[in-house]
Amino acid sequence: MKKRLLFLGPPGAGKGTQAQKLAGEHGLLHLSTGDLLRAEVSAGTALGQEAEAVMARGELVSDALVLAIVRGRLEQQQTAGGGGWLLDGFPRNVSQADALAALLEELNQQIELVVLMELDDAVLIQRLLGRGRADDNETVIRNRLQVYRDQTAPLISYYRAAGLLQSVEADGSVEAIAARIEALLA
Ligand code: B4P
Repeated sequence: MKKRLLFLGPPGAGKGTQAQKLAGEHGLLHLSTGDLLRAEVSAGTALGQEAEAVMARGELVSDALVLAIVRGRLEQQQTAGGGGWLLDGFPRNVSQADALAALLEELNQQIELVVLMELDDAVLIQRLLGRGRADDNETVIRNRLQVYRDQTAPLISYYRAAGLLQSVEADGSVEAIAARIEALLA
């Protein structure tokens, strides 16, 4: 089974929902940069204070900050004996993807699969409005979708060119989508 995975897709596609489920079932480290940043904001750390306003606008937090978080977690896992991981919401632009490639080379690890979760904008917006997180109002959601198109969507061709990308239709029940993703892991 593939056990070094990236989840890619627009905000609200359900990356976090599926990542949590899959990581729990297969004993993978679930690394959500969004969750880790929100934890820093709640704890009121210097890092959280830097991230808070950026996230509230729906923009991307600085690469250096996010990379430091990911590096720390992956190094920690390797020191503890290694294992599989699922990166959820990272990388989000080409420079983060290049930095991840360099980090994984250092750790002598490889991405085995990139899952692209695809969903129409109208459904994404409805889901996010229903979730109601601090950054889930319509103006900020539209900005996040634009940031996704401008900065994150180029990763689709980046990982397709590397032969790592598989797409799933992210509409339907949580269980139905999970089954589509499971089928790609064999
Ligand atoms: P994230 O925390 O990554 O959140 P997201 O992309 O908005 O949501 P996701 O796709 O995970 O959807 P979810 O499962 O929650 O990013 C938030 C912010 O953090 C970014 O805007 C940015 O500022 C910052 N950030 C994060 N990573 C960064 C990075 N690498 N670099 C820079 N900045 C970074 O699902 C959404 C909703 O849909 C939920 O309510 C869920 O219950 C519902 N849902 C899920 N599956 C469903 C289904 N099948 N049917 C119906 N509803 C469903």
